[in-house]
Amino acid sequence: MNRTKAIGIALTSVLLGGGALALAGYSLASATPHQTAQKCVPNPTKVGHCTLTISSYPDSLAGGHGKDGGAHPDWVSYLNQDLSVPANTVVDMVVNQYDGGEVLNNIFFDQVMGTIGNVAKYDGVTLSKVAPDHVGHTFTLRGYPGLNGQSGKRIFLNVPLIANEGENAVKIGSGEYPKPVVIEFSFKVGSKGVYQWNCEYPCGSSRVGQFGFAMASYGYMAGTLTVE
Ligand SMILES: [Cu+2]
Repeated sequence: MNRTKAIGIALTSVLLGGGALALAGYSLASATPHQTAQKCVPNPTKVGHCTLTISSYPDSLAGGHGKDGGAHPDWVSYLNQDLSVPANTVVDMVVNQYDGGEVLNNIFFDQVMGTIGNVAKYDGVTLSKVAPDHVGHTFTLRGYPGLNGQSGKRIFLNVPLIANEGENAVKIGSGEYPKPVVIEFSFKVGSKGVYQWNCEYPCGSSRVGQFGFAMASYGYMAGTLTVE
């Protein structure tokens, strides 16, 4: 091998290696939260409570992912990927559920778990469990906190979102949706910690068991909840 060829091969290897690293870095960066955190709003009339409102959609057209739904307009989406709540508060959460749905893979997730009273209100009706063949998404929050020396408590929370079967009635962003099913529940958080949330209804399209794409992406069917 002559010297020029050897240098050529060495340079190509370095460039290829750098490219692979850059690609890996990009995949990691796009897999972690990058939106501005949505903060829980302190409730002026209820000391120690804050309110967090999120929504689940059948696509990404409602906003939050860029113009006309961004890179994946047809992906189901919560839109919000990074939620932030103050330490030692009761989080009163409201989920506006605009999407339809069908059967859970795992009926464990048809139960309301980890909320105050282990119940949630569905359009005003209090339930501890929903029909497992009538679920649109779930809001499932869990984790061992303790990142970077923080010391929150363990959290496990699961709230199934009932499938919305209404006709389209409202326009949000460039999407059209039925009136939402409104789901309300409360849970307590302790001191600082970072938790993960995701959806456990197989809504991701393609890949094995419908758990790919939107299901595996922050900002669509997964995100974090930071207690700070
Ligand atoms: Cu989902």
